[in-house]
Parts: sequence; structure tokens; C-alpha cells
Amino acid sequence: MAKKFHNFINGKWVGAESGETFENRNPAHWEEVIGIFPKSDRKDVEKATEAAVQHREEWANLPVPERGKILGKVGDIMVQRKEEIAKLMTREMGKILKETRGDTQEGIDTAYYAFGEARRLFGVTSPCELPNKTAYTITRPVGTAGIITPWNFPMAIPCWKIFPALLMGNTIVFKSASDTPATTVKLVEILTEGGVPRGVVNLVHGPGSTVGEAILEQPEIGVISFTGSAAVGRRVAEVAGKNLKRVSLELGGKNPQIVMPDANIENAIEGLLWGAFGTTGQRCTATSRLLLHKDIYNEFLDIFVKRTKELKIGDGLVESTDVGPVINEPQLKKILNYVDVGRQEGAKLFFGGKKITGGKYDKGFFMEPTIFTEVESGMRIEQEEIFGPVLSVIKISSFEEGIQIANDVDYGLSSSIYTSNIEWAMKAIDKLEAGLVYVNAPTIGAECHLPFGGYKNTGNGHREGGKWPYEVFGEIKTVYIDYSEKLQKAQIDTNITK
Ligand code: UN1
Repeated sequence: MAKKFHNFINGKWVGAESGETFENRNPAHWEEVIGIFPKSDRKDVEKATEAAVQHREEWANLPVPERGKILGKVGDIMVQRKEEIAKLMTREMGKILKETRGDTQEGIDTAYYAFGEARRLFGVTSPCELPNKTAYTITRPVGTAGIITPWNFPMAIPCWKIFPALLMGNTIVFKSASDTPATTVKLVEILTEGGVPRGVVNLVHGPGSTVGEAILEQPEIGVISFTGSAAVGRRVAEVAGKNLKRVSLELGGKNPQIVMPDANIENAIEGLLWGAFGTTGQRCTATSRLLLHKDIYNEFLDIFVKRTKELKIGDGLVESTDVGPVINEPQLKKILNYVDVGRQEGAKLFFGGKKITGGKYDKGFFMEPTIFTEVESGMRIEQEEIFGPVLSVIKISSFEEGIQIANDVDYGLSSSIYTSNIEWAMKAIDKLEAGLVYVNAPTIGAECHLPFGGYKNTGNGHREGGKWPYEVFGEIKTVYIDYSEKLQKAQIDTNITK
């Protein structure tokens, strides 16, 4: 019998009100059920919100450094359980152990960042335009935050959102991705063990169409933080916007790696293998376009294909595996459909393109790392986020052409250039329309203390990471204190222009 998991509402592990459930399976061994989870709906979200509202004051009244200490403890527990979390995450969503350890580490780093930030939530003190008057700012919690997260970084991304929201004094209604609910349960257990009081973090499992929508519509939820596809992000913005909620969106990418003729080729190939096929291409920061200069085109591709062939595809729990399965069957079908689209558009399927079958591969959803060459700017495989191990190679004749093609997409999350020319590097930093620019490094590998997010359809202007999300989860109050003992009128009683 598979283990039964629950929602976490008002400090209690409970099933869905409806009694409905769904299964969570291992994408490398589909017959393995990780657990049975509550298929919740609006009623469960309402209960969770009620608890979150009820416990707001108590949490907000705790001094910020006290909340910080709890998050520091959460980080310590995550350190102790890192291996256990990583193994569960690999079983649940497929990426290799090295990466699930990294995902967990990103959560740990974010916890310790929050611990430090607790003593650094400074406001502004300002002179006033009138005598005997002063002003400063304080930040108060928004109230309750709705957190909706994806399956590809089931620990790091919830931590990016939940830790800042908690440190700022908000209570939480949290919906995890239906493909990774077990990792989420682990996180909520750790938060509780670290000392987050009852009712402060409430977890509701279930589909976006019911649980997600209900979160967006709760009048008591003041801020939503969402990471996922641009299509769902649009829906989130629409519903939350109608209800005048603050929304922070982190959506897709179509990230280019430009390789110029003077680049260190070996380094650029290593970076590309990691950027394009790491996490089986299922990162919003994955490298999905190689903009390769014509002077090194054949030489580069020869080595790159050789190296791609050497990648070991398989169960992520086996330490020697380089690339795990894709998350589930519908996603595999979607990726394979893009392979057909690429062919029909006239791109050349240079390597891979197929589901891997036979023996152990029949048990899961494995796909060959795939390389398309002769890709033209504007083709669908060059424009749309595939979220799988599919790389489009576009030949460029100049630096300017590289930048132009790099920018000619609807997304702008990450970007990379390999060159040893300082002018090209500096110009790329200026001109690439992306929230992240890497020089001589792949498009993946953002660190938790620095801003993360992007241009255009990648989001709505917010950044995660570092101090930036703290602004999302706080209400700034500007305080004016007049000690002149009389009425002073701003803009009117000043004598500057008299
Ligand atoms: C994501 O793909 O959704 O920079 C997040 C990176 C990771 C985070 C990726 N640190 O690739």
C-alpha cells in the first residue's frame, strides 16, 4: 500500500473535505507510487485561508529577528536532511541526485539568507521639507500570501517565496505542484519542526484549475507569488488582477547561448551540455537556443554531438546518470510533438528526437537529448518554450546578428555569451534583453542572493532572490512626525520658492 499524505491546515494533517485523492508516481519507474495525496478543492482552500487569517496577528507580532531565528533553524534541519530530501525529490520528479542536492542547497541558502535579512530589514529615514518634522518608513506584512509553485524546483522555488513571505510576517496558503507534492510535505514538516507556529503555513494539494483558482479568488489573500508557464501566468494575472491582488510572476524562458569564434570551445561545450540537457532541459533557465558563429560551426558541432552521445540517460538515483526522465507522459508527448513541428518547419534533426525504449527505459519517460540544426529565427521550435531536452542551433555570421536573434523572442529570462573579446562581452551585457546575463558560463546556475527574473513574457517585472522578494511581501508605511506643535502645510508653508 502506498503511503497516504495529507493537506496541512491549521497545524493538522488532514484529507480533502471531499475525500478525493490522486497518485504521485516516479517518472523513472512509473509503476512506483510515491504516495496518495488529497485532491482538494475550493472548500479546503477556504479552510486553509481561514486558518491563515486567524493566525496572522500572532505571527506578525513576533519580532522579525525571532521569525528569522525560526528560518535559520529551518535551514539547519534542511542541512541534516539534505540527502533524504534529495532522494525523495529524484524519485518524485526524476532529475539526477546531483541536481536534487543542488535544489535542496538552494533552499538552505535561502533560509540562511532570510536568517541574516531579519536583522537588515532597514527602512529609510528622511529629512522633511518643513522644520521640526521628520519622516521614516517601516514595513508591515501584507497579511496572507498565496504561493503557487512548479515541479521542476520543488524545494528551491517554494523556499524562494515562502521564506521571504514568512520573514515579512505573512501567513501562507501554499499549493504545491501535483507532480511534486511529497517534497512539499517535507518542506512543511521542516517548517513546523523549525518552530513555525500552527496555522501560519497551510498546504493544500490538488489541481491548479480548482485549488489554484480558489487561492486567486480568496478575498483575504493579498499577494500571490507564482512560478510556472506563461499561459498559466496570464491566467493568474487575470484573476488576481480582477481581485486587485498584488502578483509576482516568474514564467518561461527561451534562453540563448551565443558562441563567438574566439571562445574557449571546450568550456562553451561543457556549458552547453549542462545548460541544455541538465534537468532534462526542464528549467526555465535551460539553454534552448545555440547561436553559433559560422567560423567555428562544424568544429563545434562535431565535438558537441560526440559529447551529447556520451551522456548517460536513466534513473536519477543512479549516481552515474547524467540525464533523468521527463516529468510525465503528457510532457513527453508535448516534447515529441515539438520534434515533429521542428521537422515540418524544415529544421534538420541532427541528433536524438526519440523516446528511448527497451528494458528499463520502458518503465519511465526517457527521451534522447535532441539537437536541431538549420534552425531559422522565427520557427516555432526557436520561439516557444519546449521545457525538455531540445536544443535549436542557429548559425550566425556576426555578433550583431547573434544579439538580434537572441532578443527576437517573447521571453527574456537568461542568456549567455562565450567570447574572450571584452567589447563583445560588455556589449552583450548591455544589449541582451534578459534578466540574467552570463559571460563564459551557461544560462543556468543563478544564486539565491541575487535577483532572478526577466524581461517581456518571463514575468511582470518582479524579481525573486536576494532582497527583492521582500518588497513583494511587505506593505511600506511612511511615518511623518511633526514636533513643531503647530499645523505645517507641506508644499504650501515651505519658503524655498518664496
Ligand atoms: C527554474 O528553472 O525555474 O539558475 C529555476 C538556475 C536555478 C534556478 C532555476 N538556480 O537554473
